Amino acid sequence: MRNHGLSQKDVNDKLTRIIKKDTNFNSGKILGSMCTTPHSFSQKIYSKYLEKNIGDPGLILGTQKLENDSIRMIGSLLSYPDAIGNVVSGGTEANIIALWTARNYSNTSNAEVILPSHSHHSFDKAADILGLKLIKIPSKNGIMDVNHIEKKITRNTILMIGVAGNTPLGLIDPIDELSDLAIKFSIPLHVDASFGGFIIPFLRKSEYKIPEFDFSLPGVYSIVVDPHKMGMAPIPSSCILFRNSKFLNSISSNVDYLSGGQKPRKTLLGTSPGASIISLWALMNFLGKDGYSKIALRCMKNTQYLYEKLNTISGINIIQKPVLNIIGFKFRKIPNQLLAKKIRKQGWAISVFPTHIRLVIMPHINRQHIDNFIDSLSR
Ligand code: 0PR
Repeated sequence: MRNHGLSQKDVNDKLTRIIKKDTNFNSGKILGSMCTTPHSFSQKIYSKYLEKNIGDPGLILGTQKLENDSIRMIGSLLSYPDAIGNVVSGGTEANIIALWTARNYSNTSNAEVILPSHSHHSFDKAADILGLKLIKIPSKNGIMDVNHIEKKITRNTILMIGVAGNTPLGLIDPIDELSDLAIKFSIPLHVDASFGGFIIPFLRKSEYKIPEFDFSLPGVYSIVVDPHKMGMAPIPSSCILFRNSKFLNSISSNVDYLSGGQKPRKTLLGTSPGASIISLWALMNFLGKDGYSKIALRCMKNTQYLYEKLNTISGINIIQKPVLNIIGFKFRKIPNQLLAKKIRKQGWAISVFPTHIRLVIMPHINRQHIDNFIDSLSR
């Protein structure tokens, strides 16, 4: 750090020069990210409440009420307004909490968790931290092959996981069948709807035929939904919801000294932005279901448009027909890494998986961006 500070103008000038290196969503070039520009209203609200720390919840009782209200609103989107839970930093923290609570509640040594092989790597982190064994089930056509599950269930199985909107292709595991297995073997089911949670409920209400994936299925015990993905909320923002407090109570702490006079929340982090909660609450109240439906439908229409355009390119292989706003493709004769290098050289930010290139058609992507991308790809 320098001894004497610079003027605000000098700092700003320096900053602007360096930040220029970043790729922005409004360039229309980011086609591989599950995040997007936060809604302008939520940005404004967020910046008003930067000092709020929900790590000391008793100090900010109003914000705490908004957190409870937000969880209730999202619970009702997921067919269970009585759900309890918290707004946390991201899908990773939320998934860690899901496994942490399940492990503590079960009190099983050598505990095992059954999950699809396409699960997000946050579960690998969680298992590593918590000393859990992950039993990965192969995918068939991009979703969990439930036929392999029953023989993997043992008395050490403490949790099953299904994904609604998976990372590689945005596909949805057969949560209804997983729920049946969960009930049959009395094993709780956790649904990772980090990506899907803020789009599936709105598509289900329109012409899209998407099967049930939420608390309407009796085996589903917990769900993760990330407002900082399709919810257009500022980063960081994720929600972990539980059917009841059984599991959550297993991670309560004995800390009594907080200045607000309450115990810490049952989450992983300490000091955390209350602004995430406040801006999420404000955005959900502002957009309502109608606003979110419009965003969801526009993303799906753009996905269909891109899908049709991609299909006209010779040599291309689209991995699966998209169910949500994610498309995976490859070229028959070009290795994916080489293809990705070529696309990135033209300024496009895309994701590369061993099997395909992933495109995520988020709210910041419009038809012109798609046409530009198709032009690049056809060259
Ligand atoms: N669960 C699923 C199904 C996910 O896809 C992700 C993240 C998570 C959990 C973890 O969420 P957090 O990143 O909020 O902890 N999936 C994105 C991905 O891997 C994360 C991301 C987002 C990566 C934007 C890059 C990016 O630009 O694609």
